[in-house]
Amino acid sequence: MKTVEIRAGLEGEGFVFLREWMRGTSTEDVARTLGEVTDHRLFAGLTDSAVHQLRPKPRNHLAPNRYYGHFGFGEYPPHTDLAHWIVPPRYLMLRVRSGGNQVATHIYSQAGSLSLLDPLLLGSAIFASRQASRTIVPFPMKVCKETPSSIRWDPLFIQPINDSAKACAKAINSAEFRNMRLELILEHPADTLLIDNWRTLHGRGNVTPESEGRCIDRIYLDSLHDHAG
Ligand SMILES: O=C(O)CCC(=O)C(=O)O
Ligand SMILES: [Fe+2]
Repeated sequence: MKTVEIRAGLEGEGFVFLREWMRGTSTEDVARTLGEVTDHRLFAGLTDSAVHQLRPKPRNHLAPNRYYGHFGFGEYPPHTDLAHWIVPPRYLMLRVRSGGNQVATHIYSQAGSLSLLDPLLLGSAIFASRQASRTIVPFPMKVCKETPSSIRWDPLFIQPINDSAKACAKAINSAEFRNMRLELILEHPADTLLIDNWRTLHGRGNVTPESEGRCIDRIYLDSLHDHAG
């Protein structure tokens, strides 16, 4: 698939799923053919590489601020990656190293679950980081004024500050919202899922004991190249 077609998919549905795509090319090289990779130094010592390997891990109270620490092998709820950043990375790419047919990746798209959110509430919803700090730094739920229907959400790292934000949180936590999600299976090596981190939310289903060897590469992109590659 060409970069222009990928861009069209991301601008439309907010995600593109490419099965066994560019096999034999590293995740970082695949990402660099598509766009500008987010500078890994922004992860402040958490990682020294642009590619993170996601492996299921048991719940761990010593890592309450990490998704695996909090949710373990259980379901990861809908979220924006790095929702507490002033500007979260625009895109993320998930690419299979070792897959399986048991674990679903969830997409909450504009046409699906997110259509349940009232645009007026979304436009006035204010959140703040949950990190213990004396100064509250509020930010809008809309990531970017110029990007229609951009949204950030995360149940662990940010907290609703006003009534609009609380109403949005309630809608996102509803069964109806969950029931409208899409379930994709990252099954085979090089299966690649590109996600617009500003216009969709994503999550992950339960990890079964047979799937504990699952390993997914993740890399963030700030923008897509303009040229039609
Ligand atoms: O493993 C997946 O399919 C997605 C994981 C995820 O969303 C995360 O670790 O932030
Ligand atoms: Fe995520």
